[in-house]
Amino acid sequence: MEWPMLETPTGEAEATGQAGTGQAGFWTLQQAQALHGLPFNDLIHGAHAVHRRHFDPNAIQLSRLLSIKTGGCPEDCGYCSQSARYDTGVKATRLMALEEVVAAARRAKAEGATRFCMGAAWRSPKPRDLARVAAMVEAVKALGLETCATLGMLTGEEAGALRAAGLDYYNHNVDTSPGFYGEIISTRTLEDRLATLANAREAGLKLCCGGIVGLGETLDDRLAMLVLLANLDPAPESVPLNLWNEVAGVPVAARAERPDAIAFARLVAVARIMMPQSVLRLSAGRQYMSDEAQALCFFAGANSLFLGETLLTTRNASEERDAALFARLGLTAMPAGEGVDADA
Ligand code: SAM
Ligand code: DTB
Ligand code: SF4
Repeated sequence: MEWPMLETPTGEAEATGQAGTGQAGFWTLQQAQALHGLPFNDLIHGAHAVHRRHFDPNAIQLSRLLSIKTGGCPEDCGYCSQSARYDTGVKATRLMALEEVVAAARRAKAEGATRFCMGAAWRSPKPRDLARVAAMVEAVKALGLETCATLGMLTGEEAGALRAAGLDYYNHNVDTSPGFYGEIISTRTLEDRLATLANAREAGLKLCCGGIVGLGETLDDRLAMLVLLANLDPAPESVPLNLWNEVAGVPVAARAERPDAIAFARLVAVARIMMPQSVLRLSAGRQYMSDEAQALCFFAGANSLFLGETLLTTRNASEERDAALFARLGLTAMPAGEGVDADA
């Protein structure tokens, strides 16, 4: 059998090494299924070949998260510890003070992060809060860090104000497939999310947009989510692939099922082939993965992660473990600003 069986949607032989236009194309679920169904070695080899053409295969982008406003969220996302609708034990806080955020960003920089992501448990920011977050963005940017925020839905004006303050990335996930979405969230639609993503793009922000696996969705849902992401035009610069981080008391807890390491590496590989120029982040759920499982995902094309023992409210892999893993694999930190195709 020849690798690859598929051409990219633009008709370019991206995966064969002959081309790599980087243009977003139109991927179909059938194409994603065909890629996913390849023998494991063919799939991983193909994905790694694509990866090497666009990125330094040994460099990993390092981000640090901070929950600047935790819990008490009015939305009903069925996986989330921060929704006020579920009894998860997470205490709601007010928006953090500027100085505390800057101190955390300084620590993140000292620990090796190049991007600092500020997350707030909001449906969307109120004008007063937006002004305060804009000041945080400005101060974090002044430390020489890339900036990212995830604050819920944004209008075009709000996105523009954040961009003007120095925001580089906006994180807003599609979360799951169009078909499964309604089983997980009812208080905002997928169309709402796409509108926010369009507003962020329009304002000149880079997109960090991905989703979660392990919510009880099918394999086709996982692939349909990747198709949705790959068909954003252009594809998001950063794509977080979250494994659902267990939270007691939320609706998803009753049906969640994490993919095993091989199944997850296959998804990473499909994502790498369909989004050759996007930085793929092993996001939530890394603490469940062995070193070997993470190594396989890096080989399949994952090249970004969150450092630090907590994400927003849940646990992450420990910094000691990550340092040891980097040493074992000879991985280095991706320099800031290199998150886009090195060949472009
Ligand atoms: N409230 C804002 C929003 O949802 O737009 C921003 C913060 S929200 C926590 C950011 C993303 O984190 C969600 O869209 C979801 O994809 C991810 N997330 C939340 N809880 C998670 C969990 N328990 N496991 C994995 N990912 C999770
Ligand atoms: C994303 O896709 N993953 C990060 C970031 N965007 C904000 C969040 C993961 C959150 C995990 C749940 C928690 O810690 O509360
Ligand atoms: Fe609120 Fe975001 Fe959690 Fe949904 S994912 S409940 S919007 S904090």
